[in-house]
Amino acid sequence: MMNSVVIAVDLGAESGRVIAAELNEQVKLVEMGRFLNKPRFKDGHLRWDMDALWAGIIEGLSTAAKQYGDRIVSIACDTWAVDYALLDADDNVIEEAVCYRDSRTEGIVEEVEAKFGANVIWERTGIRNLPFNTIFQLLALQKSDPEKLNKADWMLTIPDYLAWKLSGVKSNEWTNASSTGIAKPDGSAWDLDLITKLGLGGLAIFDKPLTKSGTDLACVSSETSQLTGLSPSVKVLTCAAHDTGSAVVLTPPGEGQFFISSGTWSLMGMISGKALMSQAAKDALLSNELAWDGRSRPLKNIMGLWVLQNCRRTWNEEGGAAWTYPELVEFARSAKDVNLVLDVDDEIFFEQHSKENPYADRVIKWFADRGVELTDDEGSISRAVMRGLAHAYGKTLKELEQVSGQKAQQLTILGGGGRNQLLVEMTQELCDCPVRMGAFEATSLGNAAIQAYALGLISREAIAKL
Ligand code: ADP
Ligand code: LRH
Repeated sequence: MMNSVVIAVDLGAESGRVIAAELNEQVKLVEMGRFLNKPRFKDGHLRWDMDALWAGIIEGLSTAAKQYGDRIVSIACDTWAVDYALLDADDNVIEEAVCYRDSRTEGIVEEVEAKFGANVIWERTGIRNLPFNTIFQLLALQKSDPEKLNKADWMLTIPDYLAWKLSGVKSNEWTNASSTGIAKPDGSAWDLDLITKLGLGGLAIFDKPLTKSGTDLACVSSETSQLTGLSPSVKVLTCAAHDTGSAVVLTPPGEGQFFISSGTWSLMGMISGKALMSQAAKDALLSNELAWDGRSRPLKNIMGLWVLQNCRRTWNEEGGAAWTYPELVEFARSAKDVNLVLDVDDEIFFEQHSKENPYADRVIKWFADRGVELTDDEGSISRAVMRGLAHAYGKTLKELEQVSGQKAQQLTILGGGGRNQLLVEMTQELCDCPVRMGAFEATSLGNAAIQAYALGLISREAIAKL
């Protein structure tokens, strides 16, 4: 593997990055570009700014091409899950991708549950009814604009869409397909019986196969090569297109190994030979997503650092401050209110920040509604959010232990949230098991590891040691 370079394109809900992975004795990550990801309201919906994201990716790839030239062998894309672009039969994008935090899915879960029972999706897929999951977005679209669905030939989730833009080849990668709520749990195909039952039968978008992680799609298109300066022989592969799926590749193997993929969301779970399908697993709100290698990835979505991101926006955009995350962590260390615990999973913290309903005010109101006065300063608010996260981790770890029958041996923290040392300390305190720090750029590293494995440049054993 000496000297080869693979490129990870990794988009999170807060920021995107293009990262070069130099494959030598060790895998070394070098950042080629980073850009903010800012969805905005357009044509009545909250939408991702796909043109801005694409521009950031092209710039990052161009930097990589200049720096590494012919050493670059491949690229793969991962992003947040559940969102998609629809293409018609002539490859036109039917509408700009809607963000999963848009309100269009309001009430859809309740409708599905009333009509088919609360377990209809869980029983077949092991996926929890999260209102933003693709299935509920598609059902919302069917209600508001069925023509868009009828004329769609492909539904490309966001990383599939980017891979298509880079290579010209369309695919539905299986880890991301598993998060839609309508794929078979082993990733072998869309679950057409379930899809038909839910009222989406006969759509062309589901007569497509699913593609494994680590598949060689094609070389970059001539247009991509021209735009970036990349050699036309650079391959576009699939990694685990679901960012969480790529990040948790770095969970150590063995019994009792749990992870938190800590970024905009906190995904807490484990890699398991079998899906966790008991009533207790359902009650614990687990989702059995698919791991890159076909195993199961039971985990729970916890609201994550999203709440802190949005409080920061309140202070910086509305209040005129310019606090960095390390500053907020320092304020939290010396906060006036030390022991308050926010329920970060309360639904009032799902929708993004707005001028009319700023996040810091939401946090203060959440406590006031419970008769508690929270000091209105950055430190106290940040600390209550972090303690809320750590409490959610402690509770979820117990549930995971109980449902899986495995005692936690170690908890690995993966992703940008690991940079928050105070949160790590609180997690250690509340999880009562050894905490190990994984890579801050775990998603890019996992993305790159899958590429290197697919190309025969790294072994499974070596991945386990990354
Ligand atoms: P995503 O890919 O989901 O957008 P990341 O893995 O990039 O998320 O993690 C971003 C989060 O990590 C930020 O919202 C912030 O809370 C936290 N973070 C990043 N850098 C720091 C830092 N230097 N100190 C403390 N927290 C940080
Ligand atoms: C994290 C993530 C998570 C999904 C959510 C939509 O980025 O992919 O795993 O549940 O975004």
